[in-house]
Amino acid sequence: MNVLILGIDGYIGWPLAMFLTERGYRVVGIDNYDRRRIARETDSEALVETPLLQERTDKYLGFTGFEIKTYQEDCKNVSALKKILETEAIDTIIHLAEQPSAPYSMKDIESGSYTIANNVGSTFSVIQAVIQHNPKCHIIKLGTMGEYGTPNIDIEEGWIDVNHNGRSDRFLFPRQASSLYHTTKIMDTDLLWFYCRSAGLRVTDLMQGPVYGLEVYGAPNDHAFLPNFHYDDIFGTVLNRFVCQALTGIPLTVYGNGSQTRGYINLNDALRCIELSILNAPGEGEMVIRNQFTQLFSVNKLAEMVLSAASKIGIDATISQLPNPRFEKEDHYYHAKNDSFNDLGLQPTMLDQEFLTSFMNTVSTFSSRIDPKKVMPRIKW
Ligand code: USQ
Repeated sequence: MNVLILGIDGYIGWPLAMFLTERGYRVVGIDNYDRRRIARETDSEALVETPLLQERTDKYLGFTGFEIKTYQEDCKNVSALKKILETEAIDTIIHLAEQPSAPYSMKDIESGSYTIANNVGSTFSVIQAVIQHNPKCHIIKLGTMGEYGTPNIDIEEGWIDVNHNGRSDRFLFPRQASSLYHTTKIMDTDLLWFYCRSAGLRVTDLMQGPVYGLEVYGAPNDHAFLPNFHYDDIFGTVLNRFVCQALTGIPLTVYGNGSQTRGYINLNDALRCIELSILNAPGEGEMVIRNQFTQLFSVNKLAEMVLSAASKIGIDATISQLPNPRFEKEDHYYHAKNDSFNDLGLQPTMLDQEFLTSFMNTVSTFSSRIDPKKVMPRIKW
């Protein structure tokens, strides 16, 4: 199977490329390095500097014998994208080429406008290129659990049956995000669903929770192959940040009262979920939505677990409750379903003390690179 990863330079994109090539897929990737540019411009560089794609893929070929072909291109360029789809005879597109940071999307008008144009524009471009190339090509699109927000009802996997005045129908589950970034993902979902109905596209939309982890299981042991792991306030997800904070003696930055609950997932499980999505493609005109997380935690619970893992490796970490820089509910009901991937055979990696201790040990190799200036929240909304 010929798979095209859009956003192959990202935290998920590069590990996914290694994971899929090792499992026998032919992988091609596209990236325009926007995430690296934004990281430089906002002083939010990743923990470990990684080579540019050509150097990385050359090195990977040397280590493993697997070739990963990459293009430096902007996915919003429909004709360039269509040409790549044709040249590489692509059957499955994994669309990760979006600006992934909620704080960055809320920084100012320029960053908000960029986020809308980039995220919705790249999804529109993928749709148009697929319609022209081959409407049967499966689009796997990375959405977010944040599309649903924190409703006071159970969160289904994408759809809800509504009974109204004696009649019933099935609709997209109500969505109400708490940042512009998350809102662009809602817009993507609406666009994709429109083109499933009108052009018969085959789409899987993955509602992913915050991802954590640095180690990619099975990857060659060389820094060049590490994911771009962030601990800054802009690109860093909460658990990755807490681990780095504990290792450098910075009190863990719990936002608000810390009751906010989300569905979390290990990086390696996220890769497996994407492969399960490839293997279980929807039919023509169908949009399958899967909730991609494995465990629910409040921010307070994560902080407590990091404190306890830190103490096991001799670190006396502390917590600091900061005024919440975000517009989000802190005390809320949260019950989200995630049966879909379990039913397909996902065997989740549990976030427990054993995992956390080993995670902290792995990250501690790079402790000297953690810059405390990148940790405190710089963007408020
Ligand atoms: N949080 C803290 N302290 C911190 C950082 C975050 O308490 O230092 C809290 C936030 O207020 C939030 C929760 O932790 O309640 C999760 O925050 P996050 O920064 O880990 O995740 P978020 O900004 O929502 O975005 C991340 C990814 C995004 C993905 C999303 C999934 O950056 O690309 O879509 O996780 S979800 O959160 O389910 O929408």
